[in-house]
Amino acid sequence: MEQLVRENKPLRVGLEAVDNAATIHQEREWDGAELKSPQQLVTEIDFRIEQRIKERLSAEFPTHAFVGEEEGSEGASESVWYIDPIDGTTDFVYDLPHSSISLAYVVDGVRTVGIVHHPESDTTYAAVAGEGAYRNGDQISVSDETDLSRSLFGIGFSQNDVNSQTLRTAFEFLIDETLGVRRYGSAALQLCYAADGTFDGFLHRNLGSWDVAAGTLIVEEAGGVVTDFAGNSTEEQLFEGDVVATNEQLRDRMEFVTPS
Ligand code: 2AM
Ligand code: CA
Repeated sequence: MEQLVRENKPLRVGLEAVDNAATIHQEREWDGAELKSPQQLVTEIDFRIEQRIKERLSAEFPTHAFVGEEEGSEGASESVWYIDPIDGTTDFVYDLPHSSISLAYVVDGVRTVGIVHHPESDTTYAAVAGEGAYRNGDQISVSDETDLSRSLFGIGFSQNDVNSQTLRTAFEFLIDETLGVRRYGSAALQLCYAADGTFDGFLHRNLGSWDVAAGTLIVEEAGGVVTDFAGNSTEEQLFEGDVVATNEQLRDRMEFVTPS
């Protein structure tokens, strides 16, 4: 990966920006969490990380645009950075060691670079379109498990999604057919667990574009497949935030994925 970092400026600067902003996450100096919408927390750390990343990126790429979870869209360009300053804010607030910083570089609507950093374990996942996926610099690949009954899946849902029949059908299928199902707080990090074979797959509905832009590229570059719950895998569709990520063999076993 060293050569890739040398030759790819968005990757290099993106990694530096995330690394620098991660110190804010690690210091954990914040004064209470607020509800930004029902059942959704935000802290000043979310804002400070987003701002720090934007400062670093705009110094190197003054014309680029941003889509950040907390501060919204800024600028107009075909080159856009998607930022989730803390993915898994609830876990962060409750001292559960499962949140991440997610950053993706998207050119003309196509995911080009994806970076997900897990501060609690100092682990960085990164991918460049066409160049593979890496964890702390070492190339990673999705699980080669083909037996559904031996597979472990991650799942996620936001509180406002629990009545979704699509989600319930998928959850029931995984409960019945797999070895087990786990749920952690950061969708981006759980996508990385699907990318490096820790999980055999992961699914979530209704995420934000900033939650999925980096992690889905990391899964695909690790040899996995990502679709929505109707089996679509176009760039536009993935930005809608419905994701089923797994390897090709298990993907064929996901009976709940049906054309709408
Ligand atoms: P967040 O921590 O950045 O808000 C948890 O299953 C995942 O869902 C996290 O990635 C979390 O991102 C996201 N999430 C939580 N509430 C959400 C909401 N109301 N809409 C979309 N995504 C949400
Ligand atoms: Ca967030």
